[in-house]
Amino acid sequence: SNTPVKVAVTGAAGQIGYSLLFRIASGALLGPETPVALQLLEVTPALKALEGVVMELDDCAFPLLHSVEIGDDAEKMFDGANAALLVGAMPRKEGMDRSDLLSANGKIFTGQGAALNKVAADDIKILVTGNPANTNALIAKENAPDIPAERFNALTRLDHNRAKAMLAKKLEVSVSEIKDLAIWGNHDDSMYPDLYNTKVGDNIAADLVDEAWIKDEYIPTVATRGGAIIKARGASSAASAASATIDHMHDWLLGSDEIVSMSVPSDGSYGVPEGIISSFPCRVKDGKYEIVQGLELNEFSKERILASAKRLQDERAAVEKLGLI
Ligand code: NAX
Repeated sequence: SNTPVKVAVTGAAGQIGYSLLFRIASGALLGPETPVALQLLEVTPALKALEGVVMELDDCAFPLLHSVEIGDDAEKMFDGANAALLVGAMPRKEGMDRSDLLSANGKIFTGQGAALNKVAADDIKILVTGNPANTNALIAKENAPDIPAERFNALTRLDHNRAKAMLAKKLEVSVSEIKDLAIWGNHDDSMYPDLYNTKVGDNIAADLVDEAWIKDEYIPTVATRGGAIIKARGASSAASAASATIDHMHDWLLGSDEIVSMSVPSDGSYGVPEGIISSFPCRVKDGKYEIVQGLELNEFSKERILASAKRLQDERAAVEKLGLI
């Protein structure tokens, strides 16, 4: 249809925004036929820089870019939004501990959750990229009682893409030969990529590599990739994070033939407790995802998944204590 889809993006003047907006406007999010109206939220001091980004968006003459609005008022920028990409968050600063970070970000996501609740479109889908992504998504969800819980997701697709690329490199195969890989748990160093259910052609990935490699090399390398990028680039991952954000929302809106990793509100599947937003293998079709059921998990996988879920339960307890949910 020719009706533009309204896509709200927060943190639009940041690093990830600088990559994300151009790909959305070029059609990577909604496909080559659907026009997009961008509604960009920033903090007041960043609006000037954001104006510059909008000038560059104009200069691309993207045929699918219907309009761009910018502002510092969440209720205006989320008005009628069909999709919201919540990228803007407070980065951890020198001397800040985890609880300071949760509290600084908590204030952002309580307000944005409430604003979405008030003004977003009925079909709103919300994806949180800003860290700590899973718990920020939980805070937004808890502050938006009228929006169905399953509309709040957090990004673990970057971990998924990293895990896939690293396995492909190890096995010297194309990424397209790797199927059914999934990240479980939290987007932090406890997240678990399960190779025991991952397929490479007709084989199970775990059968093609040493167990010691999985445990001592693969999992830690995937989990610490963000830090490795900072070391090499002098700045945190941005283009790859934007690409993963597009992948997740694209598949959620338009479906995917493959199993993908999505952080979604737990329904208790596989013993992951309810009340947290955790990464699961999901199938997506017709704008809806389902957690893949019936997978066999070995003892090692179960242990790792529950350990990561425990981190999320601890974060939940911390934000409860702070009165954010
Ligand atoms: P930047 O610091 O470059 O940009 C963040 C932007 O958010 C800034 O322009 C800031 O003004 C804005 N902002 C802050 N508070 C806001 C508010 N209340 N409303 C609207 N905008 C607000 O960070 P960038 O590198 O773009 O990363 C953004 C977030 O993504 C960070 O929290 C980062 O930790 C997180 N990441 C998450 C990843 C994931 O896989 N889930 C990976 C990449 C990235 O590290």
